[in-house]
Amino acid sequence: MSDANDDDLDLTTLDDDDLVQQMHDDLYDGLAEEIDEGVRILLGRGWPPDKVLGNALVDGMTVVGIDFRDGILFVPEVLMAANAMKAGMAVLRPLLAETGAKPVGKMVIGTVKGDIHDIGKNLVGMMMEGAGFEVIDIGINNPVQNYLDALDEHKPEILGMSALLTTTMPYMKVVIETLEQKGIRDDYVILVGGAPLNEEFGKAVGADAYCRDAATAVETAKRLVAAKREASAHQAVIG
Ligand code: B1M
Repeated sequence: MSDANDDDLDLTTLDDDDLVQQMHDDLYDGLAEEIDEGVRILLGRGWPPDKVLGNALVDGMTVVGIDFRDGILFVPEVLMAANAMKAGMAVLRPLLAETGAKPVGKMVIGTVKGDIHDIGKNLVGMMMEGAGFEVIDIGINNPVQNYLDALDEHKPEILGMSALLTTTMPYMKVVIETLEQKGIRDDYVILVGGAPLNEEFGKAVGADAYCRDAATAVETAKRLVAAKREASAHQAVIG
């Protein structure tokens, strides 16, 4: 996507639209330093962090996803794009987290066994932190025992699971069934997400909700945690 002249390009000379377009190209080309710089320039121009995330990074990554699907990009290139996206997210993370007030709840989140995709999960974690949740991220490729250990150690209200592959998403059911067998399923609000999932799948595996994106995850988490707290308070009064 880039040409040789891009090496000399001074990102600060571009207006907002051209800079965002250039950042899409730089993401595509896996240029982490340029993405870091572009993010800082947009922030310096007064862009709110969530707008930088959405317009410059997520939209750029969507193009990468389409070309990966269509066989135009291959795994090494997508890894470099993912790495560049992470460089941008590293700048935004503390800023997104800052917008939250006091902790409104706690979430353990991880990508399921066999799956190493973590960009979406990281975004969800960042947005949840931004909304005031404490987030414990247990990373990628998690067998059921990792979830159990993290739930036991951190005692969150919410368990979040991510899967990006049709071959790994059924593992969410394994985790939920294990919680059921141990009699602790109802101790948690369980949210699931990832590109190949849908509402129906969320219901089929026994989750409380499927979240199509990070913003939905935040809204759903707030709503379901509030409902759960209300139900517990009501139970305490009557019982
Ligand atoms: Co992979 N990959 N990949 N990949 N990869 C997909 C998922 C794929 C759809 C590409 C394609 O063919 N079109 C395809 C899956 C096909 C299928 O299963 N039907 C695929 C494949 C096949 C593979 C490999 C098998 C390729 C290979 O090796 N031949 C391999 C598998 C490795 C493994 O996991 N075992 C593989 C590897 C990789 C990379 C390592 C190169 C890299 C991952 C790098 C990383 O994550 N650190 C990668 C990437 C980057 C992608 C695409 C291009 C982009 C995914 C992404 O980051 N999207 C992806 C194509 C695509 O999805 N368009 C693809 C951006 C992200 C912001 O969106 O993750 O959907 P997403 O997250 C969203 C929502 O889904 C939701 O909120 C997020 C933010 O809005 N959400 C949640 C996600 N998790 C949530 C959890 C929640 C709530 C909401 O909990 C509460």
